Amino acid sequence: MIDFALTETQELIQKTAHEFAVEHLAPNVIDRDENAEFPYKQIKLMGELGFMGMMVPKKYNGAGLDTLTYIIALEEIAVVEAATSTIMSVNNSLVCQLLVDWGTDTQKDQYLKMLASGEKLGAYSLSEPQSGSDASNLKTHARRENDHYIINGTKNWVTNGINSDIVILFCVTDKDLGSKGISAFIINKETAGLVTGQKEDKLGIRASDTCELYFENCKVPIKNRIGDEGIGFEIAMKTLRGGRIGIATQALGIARAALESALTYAIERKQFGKNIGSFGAIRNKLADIATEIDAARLLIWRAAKLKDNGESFIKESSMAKLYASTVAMKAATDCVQIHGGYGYMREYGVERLMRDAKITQIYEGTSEIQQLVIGRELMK
Ligand code: COS
Repeated sequence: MIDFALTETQELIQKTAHEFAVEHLAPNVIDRDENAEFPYKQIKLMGELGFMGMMVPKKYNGAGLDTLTYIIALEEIAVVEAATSTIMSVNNSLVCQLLVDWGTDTQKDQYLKMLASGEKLGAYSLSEPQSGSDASNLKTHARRENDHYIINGTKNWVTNGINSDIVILFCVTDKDLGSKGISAFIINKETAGLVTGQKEDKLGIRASDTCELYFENCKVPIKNRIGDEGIGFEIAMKTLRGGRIGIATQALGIARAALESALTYAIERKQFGKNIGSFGAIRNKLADIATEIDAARLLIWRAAKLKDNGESFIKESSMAKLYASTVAMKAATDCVQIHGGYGYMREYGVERLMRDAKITQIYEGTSEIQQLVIGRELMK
């Protein structure tokens, strides 16, 4: 099913993403993490390189590439700075892909073009204080009045919530219909009545911003609704399937960073007169991490390939995310362990991997939700 050889285009994109990450992300990654500083300049450059709308057709200012090529680039970004890969993943997998799949031509002309070119940044807003894993239990409500909706409610954990220009919002249009009473909207961040909350102080991926959004009688034209009333939950779920391939790739990048760092240290560090990598206790850990990284990549590439072929990939994207995020957490924890006392110190930058890895087991569906999705698919 998968040709393991990369095409010339994929090799070039991989190299470009790697060089960009080394030159523009690596130098200040520890400072950005410490100060929770958004990578403005870098995201702008990524837009110019075509990295913010990789799967968007060229006529809408995207790179017109497939999912596999996109995740090859995303992995290179994630190895160096997971927080930046979050921003890239949300814009590509959740926002742009959603508009490609569900937007009207007018919506694509008006919003997708700017998002794909990197001129504007997007956010995806589903979760609410009482609605995380139970994603259809929304309270934020859109009431129709003539040619517009009036939206009220609170959304939380919105990645890119502060720095985005456009938000894809999911809210209730008919509370009696449950998951069939949810609709999706394109919201301009400057709309009156939309108030952006404080930046959350997070454990990891600190350079990406996360916040609450408050909708207070926010007036949104009907033409900003995506698809028909009531299909919002289907749009949210179908889009998250693709998003999970992106988060799995982010986890893969973190695991690779952990292996690269642990390997370098295991070769350099001497104890009892030998480099520590020559001891079985350390070498076996490295062998396990390397094996698990390759296995995670195979699961991710399978999901991406199925998506590109237009086949079902619900189970496979959940498997990829479940496994890759577990691998990332384990690899990062082992990397700190291999570095010993130095690993616990901020200046070595490996404790960041542990903090960054954790979120990959939580957002875009917790590991427990991935198990639920996989289990349900198996039972079908
Ligand atoms: N793809 C397409 N449509 C889906 C879907 C999927 N993966 N999962 C559900 N749906 C649709 C179906 O159309 C279903 O309608 P039918 O009754 O006609 O089958 C409808 O949604 C309701 O589905 P379901 O009854 O399965 O909903 P649940 O409330 O049981 O929730 C889970 C399903 C738990 C899988 C879902 O809520 C989920 O993914 N939660 C995690 C949310 C998440 O990832 N949040 C992160 C936000 S971004 S940080």
